[in-house]
Amino acid sequence: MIARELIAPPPYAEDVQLGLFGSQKTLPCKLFYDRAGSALFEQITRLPEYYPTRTELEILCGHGAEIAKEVRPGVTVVELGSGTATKTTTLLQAFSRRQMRVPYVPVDISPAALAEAQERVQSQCTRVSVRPVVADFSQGFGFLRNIRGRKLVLYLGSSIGNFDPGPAVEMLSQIRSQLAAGDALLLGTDLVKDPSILVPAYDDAQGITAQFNKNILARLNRELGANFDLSFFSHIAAWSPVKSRIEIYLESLRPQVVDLGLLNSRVKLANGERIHTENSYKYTMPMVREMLELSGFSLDASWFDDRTWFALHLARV
Ligand code: AVJ
Repeated sequence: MIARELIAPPPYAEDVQLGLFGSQKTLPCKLFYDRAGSALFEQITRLPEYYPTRTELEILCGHGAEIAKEVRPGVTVVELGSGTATKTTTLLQAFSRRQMRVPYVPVDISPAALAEAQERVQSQCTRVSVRPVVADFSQGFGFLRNIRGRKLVLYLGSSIGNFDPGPAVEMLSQIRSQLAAGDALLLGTDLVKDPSILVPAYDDAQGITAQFNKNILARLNRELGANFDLSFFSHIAAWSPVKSRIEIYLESLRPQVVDLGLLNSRVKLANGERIHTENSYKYTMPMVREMLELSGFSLDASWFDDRTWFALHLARV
């Protein structure tokens, strides 16, 4: 047996340590997306209650041509966090009706997802040439500088909703600072709506989102040798009207002490104590406009689905 002290802890170890020893316990939501978690998220996007993915796709299908029309031909489409680019093909097809060659640069942290994106786009969109870039956004957006020509940057899926308002503006400003006059951003945002729609989207009947949330603990068991018992936690999704966000927690179902393995520490949880794992902000139009303007963009146009559950916004530099 290898002594666990000899195994280097993963790069997120410090975040876990800090998060679990604060007064409000918290774990970073980026930990959701290991191989198992990414597969669970794919399942979430197909759940009947999880409307964002299919609603955004509906907007892309219904208004893709109009969106493409708003952008002068000759643009390079750059997609931040492309994943496997399942939603993007419709938009790329709309662009390829207006320009002979559409350079498409999917950017993601996962080389495997990028390979799948490239394969999918090349087979479904003639005239689109794919040049994937592997990048970790926590290292900044310097890679945008290396992409030649006028750019349309896509940031879809309401991924922005994981960020608090300050950090969201901070990140959009970083993107803005790498862009030039004539460039644009297409931003996907989920919208405020009745909690009877919002809450089930994050607490589905099949319990897939609960599994996705608990996978964080399973991952810490796998990678740190922690000993979380998943059956001693329940998945909580709560709508905060004040913060305009869905808050996701893991609630301890009993008083317990958990060994954190490689971290060489133990964390104590009271009965009913919660570990915060994610926020998912829901926007109104004034919130979107303010976020974009504080980041140095101006909001040019927005497109909605029939129920106004989701929106795509075109913002200019
Ligand atoms: C990937 C951040 C857009 O907030 O809806 C889905 C993540 N979490 N179900 C979202 C998520 C639980 C998702 N985003």
